[in-house]
Amino acid sequence: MTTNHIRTGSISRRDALAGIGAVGALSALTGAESLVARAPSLLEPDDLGWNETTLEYELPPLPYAPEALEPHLDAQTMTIHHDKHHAAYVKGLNAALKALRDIRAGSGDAALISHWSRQLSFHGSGHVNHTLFWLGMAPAGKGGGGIPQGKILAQIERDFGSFEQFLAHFKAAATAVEGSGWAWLAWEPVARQLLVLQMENQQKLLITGVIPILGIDVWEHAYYLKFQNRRAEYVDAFVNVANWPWAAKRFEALLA
Ligand code: MN3
Repeated sequence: MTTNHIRTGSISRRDALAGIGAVGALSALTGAESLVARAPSLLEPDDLGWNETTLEYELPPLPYAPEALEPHLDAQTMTIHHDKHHAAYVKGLNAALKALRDIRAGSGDAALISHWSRQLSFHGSGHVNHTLFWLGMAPAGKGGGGIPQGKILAQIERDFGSFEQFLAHFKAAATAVEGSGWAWLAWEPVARQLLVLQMENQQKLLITGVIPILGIDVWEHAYYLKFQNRRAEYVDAFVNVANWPWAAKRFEALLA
């Protein structure tokens, strides 16, 4: 990871990496470039701040200014969410990776392998989720909001009946997540259908192999400063900045 977080990867590289979402991204946790290539991701190493020299992740900057999503999402929440909360997942992920390396090397406490495995899943998923979350939003009217176009719209209409029916399902699922979690529009690549999934914490309730496309963080830290307990209003605000052009590109790469 460099000081600049610039998504200038060539189209061919992005295409080559296209395929798996969070599951594939987590395969990069081994640090083996060959595994990254075999389990491709729509995220590039720089998107996750992967530093193959230090074998650590570094927090990438927000892909836009913290106030870019106002008035729908406020700058203070965006700043704290990214600089404090997302940063903590990156730190926890690196700590888990180091602890597991130490256990393999014989210098760590092997009795804690379940603890560190849970930490790896929680913080690793937290890092991937937040990375997808920032990229999945854009300023309203400049990519954010509106209705998706193209193949993703056709698939949504096939799998949910209409965009309106999808949106009602997605918003209800997001609003109803029990405690802290996420809601995702996700791709099930075997039956080749879109699903709406709830996720508890950072990783629970996923289906193995299913690829998250576009999701909303419904942890209270994502909305409490501006919306307090009114999660449904926050979900509405998210819809106004949902980056459908990005989601459409992500979906089309999955079909390739
Ligand atoms: Mn969060």
